[in-house]
Amino acid sequence: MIVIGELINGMYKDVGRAIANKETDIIQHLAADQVKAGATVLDVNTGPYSKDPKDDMKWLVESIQKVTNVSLALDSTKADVIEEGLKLVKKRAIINSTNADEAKMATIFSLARKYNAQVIGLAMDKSGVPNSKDRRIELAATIIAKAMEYEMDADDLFLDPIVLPVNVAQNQGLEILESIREFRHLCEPAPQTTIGLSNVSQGTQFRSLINRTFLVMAIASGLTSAIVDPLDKELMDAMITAELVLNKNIYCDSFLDAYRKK
Ligand code: THG
Repeated sequence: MIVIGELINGMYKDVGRAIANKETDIIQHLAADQVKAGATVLDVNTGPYSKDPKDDMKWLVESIQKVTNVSLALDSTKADVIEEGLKLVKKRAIINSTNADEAKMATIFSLARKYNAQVIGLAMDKSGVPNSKDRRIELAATIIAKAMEYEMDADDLFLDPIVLPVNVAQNQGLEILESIREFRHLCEPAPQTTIGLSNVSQGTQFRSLINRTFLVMAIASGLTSAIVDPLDKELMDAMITAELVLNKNIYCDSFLDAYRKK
């Protein structure tokens, strides 16, 4: 599993404040802690309240890269904010994200080609997030076709079915899990898949329990990466154990420690 740490996101009130006040040490601790906990990529999102998202993205990328050398997932709906990050990254980045709209895909896949980045493709378009797995698959296929036009390798594309909160969209869980399974069969080599896991538990009680239960089910459906809170130790233990049971790691009595040492 590619573990994308979600915590550097201005959506979190304290992180939003740290961004507004340019508190470098808070961001750098969040970066270092997530990597120590097993994140191999860090999501970077200036958040909804940023007054100057381009400048904030630049500052975030520079601050993070002073303390870690992992890849960054540049998370913004604005292509110029993403490009600000792409100009600075030392490792190959993931663009988070495009959707299936023609104009958006053209902009994002051009950027991906220019900067040799990987891309997350959201299975949604102008009319929003679909309700059915069939429509999600159609939109995913549209994104794959466009990625091919831009000569991207399929395995540099991460398809995201878009996870919705279980308290308001309870019938979507199964549609999402089935989408993950089917996305993998859309082309050869198979595209990667990802989800914003914490979306599933927004506004609920027992967030951690809901997150880890859904993550295990998604891994069993073939998920290859996820945007998660890596500081949730029980979540990470469940992920490692799911991969063990699926024969992706070799069993030993200390398999949790063995995974973490790797
Ligand atoms: N797909 C892709 N990228 C994404 C998402 C996705 N990026 C953003 C998001 N979804 C994934 N990251 C988060 C980060 C935080 C939360 C959920 C998803 C979260 N935040 C608390 C909340 O809203 O309750 C904030 C609480 C606070 O203020 O402290 O749950 O789906 N490609």
